[in-house]
Amino acid sequence: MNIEVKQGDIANQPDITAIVNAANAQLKTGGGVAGAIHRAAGPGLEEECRKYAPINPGEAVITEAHKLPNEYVIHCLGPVYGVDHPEPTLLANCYRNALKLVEEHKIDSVAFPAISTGAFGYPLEQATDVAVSVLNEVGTDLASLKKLRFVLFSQTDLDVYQKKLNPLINRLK
Ligand code: AR6
Repeated sequence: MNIEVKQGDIANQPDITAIVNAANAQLKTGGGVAGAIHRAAGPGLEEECRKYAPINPGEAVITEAHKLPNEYVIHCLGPVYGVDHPEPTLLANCYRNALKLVEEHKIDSVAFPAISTGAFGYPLEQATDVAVSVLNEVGTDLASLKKLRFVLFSQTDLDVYQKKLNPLINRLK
């Protein structure tokens, strides 16, 4: 499996089969990632999401991607920092459950945003440690997945991810 980090917009990853949404419990459009994804997907996405809502922190559900240039959207509800406890477990569950769906649907490439680190207030460095620990736990057991990309909005966030992921990336080479 190839792990990479990229600066950009999660709603504009045309070479990726499934993109991950930093969703709200109602699986509706919102700000940040959820806003960008729903805007690009069109109203059909919210309509399809209705039957799965509400979801709990740590849960993930999969839908079609509608007008997005991908096949699937995996919607994860991250923990609100300081509110949903224990935050690291709930955030790790997001990554684990998303990767479980990736395997079930035999998805070959997936892109994640930094779940919970925007409106939900999770400090980026700590959230990155959680993402890296899940990859260390399940990384090499993923049969279908060939490419896993983290898409970060800012250069500063990208630098944090790059630094923390480098040991794993080098190990997988
Ligand atoms: N592409 C990639 N990353 C982005 C994008 C984008 N288009 N937009 C923001 N980010 P957030 P959360 C970064 O708030 O913290 C929504 O309103 C952003 O800088 O999207 O899980 C939902 O409706 C941050 O680092 O997700 C929920 O109510 C990270 O993505 C709530 O926010 C996540 O920021 C979810 O909050």
